[in-house]
Amino acid sequence: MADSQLTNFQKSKILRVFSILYDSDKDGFIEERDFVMAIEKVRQILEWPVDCDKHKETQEALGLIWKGLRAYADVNADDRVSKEEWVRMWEDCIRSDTVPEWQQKFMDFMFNVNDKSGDNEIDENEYKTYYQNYISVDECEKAFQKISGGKNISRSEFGQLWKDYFFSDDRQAKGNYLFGVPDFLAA
Ligand SMILES: [Ca+2]
Ligand SMILES: [Ca+2]
Ligand SMILES: [Ca+2]
Repeated sequence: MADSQLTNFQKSKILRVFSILYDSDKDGFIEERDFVMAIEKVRQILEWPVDCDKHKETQEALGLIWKGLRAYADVNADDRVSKEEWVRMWEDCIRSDTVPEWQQKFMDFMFNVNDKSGDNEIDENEYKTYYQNYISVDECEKAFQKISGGKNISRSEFGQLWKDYFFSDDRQAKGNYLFGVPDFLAA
């Protein structure tokens, strides 16, 4: 990664999400079984019965997302995405300023599972319900204040925060806190 086009700040954000959200079993690679684990985790967080419609929709959506990610990023075709492949893919996206279709789907999926009540807004409780399974409650509260100023988050605001997180090199961007308070930003 010596000739990376990304700043260290961008790279740190991208690798943070790799570890926190995607690499469920924390073995340093994103693989199909990470998505299988993620589906089960979401099912438990949102208290869905096994094989209910939402559970099936999620299996289908995350299956497509994994296929899209693998097709885009798995350059050496070993059925897993390494950190190097992950960073290279994001360099591509950032350079061309495009969000790949699978990533758009993942963003919609994340909004939908964050918005447990289904009213098209994420409130603080919903944010905490979801993210306390990935980060501490204290960190959830700090992060929600940063990204929302205490107000509910609409789908379009969420899209902007998402874009800031993955694309922006601005340390002041609110979106930097979308998935918690990164160590490299904590005061
Ligand atoms: Ca893994
Ligand atoms: Ca690979
Ligand atoms: Ca809601």
